[in-house]
Amino acid sequence: MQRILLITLAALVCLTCGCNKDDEVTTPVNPGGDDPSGDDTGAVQRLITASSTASCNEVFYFLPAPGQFVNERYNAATMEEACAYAMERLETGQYVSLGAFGGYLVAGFDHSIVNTGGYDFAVVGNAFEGSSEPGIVWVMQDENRNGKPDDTWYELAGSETGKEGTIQDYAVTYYRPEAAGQSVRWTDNKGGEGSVDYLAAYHKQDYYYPAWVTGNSYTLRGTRLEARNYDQSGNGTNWIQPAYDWGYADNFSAVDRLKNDKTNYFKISNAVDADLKPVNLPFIDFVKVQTALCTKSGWLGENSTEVCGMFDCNMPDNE
Ligand SMILES: [Ca+2]
Ligand SMILES: [Ca+2]
Ligand SMILES: [Ca+2]
Repeated sequence: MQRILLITLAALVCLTCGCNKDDEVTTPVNPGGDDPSGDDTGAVQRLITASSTASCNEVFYFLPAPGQFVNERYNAATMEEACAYAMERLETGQYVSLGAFGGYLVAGFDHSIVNTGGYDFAVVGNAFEGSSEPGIVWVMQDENRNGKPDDTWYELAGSETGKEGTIQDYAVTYYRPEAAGQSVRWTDNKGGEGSVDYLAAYHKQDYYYPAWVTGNSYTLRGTRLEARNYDQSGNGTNWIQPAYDWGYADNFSAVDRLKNDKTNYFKISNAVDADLKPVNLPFIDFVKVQTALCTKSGWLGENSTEVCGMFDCNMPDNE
């Protein structure tokens, strides 16, 4: 009798789980093997092997917004060349500047990064006190198992998520300058407009508009944080770019710079969907970092996130 009751209870619990499943975004974990469910959907965790490296090993997309470091000391005529440049820079710990709002870089790893519930991976930037240029971090699973980041992006929530002043689905369109040495004009999807200024004294390359963008305009979308930058001097000489609490790359955070250096640490367990509802991702395969501010600081120019590296922080050589 007791046994029958238990079985009935178990069946009930299962049914309840089944009902709730529709409201959740879950992905089956099938380490290294075929999907036992027999269907072809869902990512498969790629395990760490003896030859795995902690650092990202491929840049799939590098599409900066216009900026003073874009096309500077590198020539990329195609996305492929731009990615090769970015990968070489990350391998040697040098900055890749994502330009103004919305500029991004997408990288992958030779294994899936596991969601431990704690800090799972890290992004190296170049922030220091008074110079934070937050980048939103997004994660993706290779749901269709083709090795490419063509699946669903999930934003990692940070301290500003859901706050007034944070805009989801902000979009900025940048327009190709008509001649060398000109600022880059932009408009946004909120009726705003402005420019990424040409800084003739400091960055003298002909164009700040990426050479490998073929169109005469392009639009970048993402989450925008409210700008905090201000001129402390009152005469334009001392621009301060304050830190945000936590959850962003290239940010002088007191919370997630665990080793008090230029590296911010991230938790896959902070992933949210477009409605800001938590998403359970047991592991991820791709990371995107994207400039979160749409602002400029006088002679310092546009606020642009820099990425100098990314790594799985739970592998031995990075402990
Ligand atoms: Ca894919
Ligand atoms: Ca920058
Ligand atoms: Ca920076």
